[in-house]
Amino acid sequence: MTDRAYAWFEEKQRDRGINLEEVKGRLRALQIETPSWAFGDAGTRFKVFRHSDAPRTPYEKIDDAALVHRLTGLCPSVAIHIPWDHVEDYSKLTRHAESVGVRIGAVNPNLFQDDEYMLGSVTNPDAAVRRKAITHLLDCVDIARETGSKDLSLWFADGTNYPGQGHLRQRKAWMQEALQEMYHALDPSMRMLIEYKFFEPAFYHTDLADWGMAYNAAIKLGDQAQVLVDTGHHAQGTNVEHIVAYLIDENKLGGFHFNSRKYADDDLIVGSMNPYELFLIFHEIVSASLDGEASIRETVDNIAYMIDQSHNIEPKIPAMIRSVLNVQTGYAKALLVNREVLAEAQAAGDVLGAEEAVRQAFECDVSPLVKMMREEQGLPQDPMRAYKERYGDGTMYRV
Ligand code: PSV
Ligand code: MN
Repeated sequence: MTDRAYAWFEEKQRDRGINLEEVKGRLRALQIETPSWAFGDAGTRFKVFRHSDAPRTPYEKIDDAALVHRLTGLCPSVAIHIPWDHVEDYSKLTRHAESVGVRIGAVNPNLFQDDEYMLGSVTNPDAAVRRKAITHLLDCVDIARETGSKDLSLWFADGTNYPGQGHLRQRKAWMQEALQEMYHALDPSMRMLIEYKFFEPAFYHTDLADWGMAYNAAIKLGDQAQVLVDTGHHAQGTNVEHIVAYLIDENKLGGFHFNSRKYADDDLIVGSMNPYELFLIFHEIVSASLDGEASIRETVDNIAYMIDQSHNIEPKIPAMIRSVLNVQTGYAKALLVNREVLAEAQAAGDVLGAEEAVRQAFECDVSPLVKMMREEQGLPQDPMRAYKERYGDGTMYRV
């Protein structure tokens, strides 16, 4: 059945002028990092619903991430958040990850949990708190060294709630000083990925509120600093794919935190709200990798695709599998855009033809392709079903 579906798909894509071997090669190279924190219990400020199978330790979170990788073949690394994932011995955690078939990916310093950070971390008016925050950033560089991680992923909850609460330019300077001190501590092989967010937990201003601020900070630091785009961290209606294209063109796009938003930073399953946006993001990435100059292609090759989700009511592991599969689907569709047809339409000013060339790829059903690829890689054809058959509704996984 799959074979027939695949044969039909293959014929259709050949007719559309698509080189499927190239598409498959690119899809095989896709790697998506899962976040340790998405496997633990989470909720809203109203309620955290407890799951009986929630991981109890960083080791168990890595086990969950490894299971997602075994079922999808797409997630060979897992991001950690410190101190949420603090362990006495990071080389032991690293070996544990290897023993279950994954590796530790980005290290995320957590500068928003401690009471001292109420008025900010690296932009706190108290110099002692700022020093504590910077020390934590430097500790995380050491942890990255121990775990063999290349990326330090930085998000600051720093901001203010009321006009006049903080000296905005002074805070900008403190932010840059902290980033600078951390930047100097990086090994040459390491990167700093700077994430922005326009609100929450602060409601009046956020010290790194948008991509422009993160970009500016990264430019001043140097080549090892890039911007991280969390898809949930934009105002309604923002053209995220344009930001992506712009940052790639400046060699400053370092990675993503994929998730979906409906109203705010809802951290929903990737592709559950606006799969077209996800597709268009990949469309810009593929476009840059095909017609960009060498440095741009290198930037694209080094994009860290990471998930950042916080599931409230859904079982975590299947929710993560769904997200990862949706990313793969979005990418696969973007690879099916006929670039020649699109370029001709753009050059001719054919608005509808250009829009059609892009949308047509989005409308292709890529399930025969990804199923066939899974079969070729010895993976379950339907990872969601494989999980369900083995673990039921996802609440009995660990017991
Ligand atoms: C903040 O909303 C964020 O997107 C940052 O990436 C954090 O590290 C993560 O969520 C977990 O709180
Ligand atoms: Mn994020």
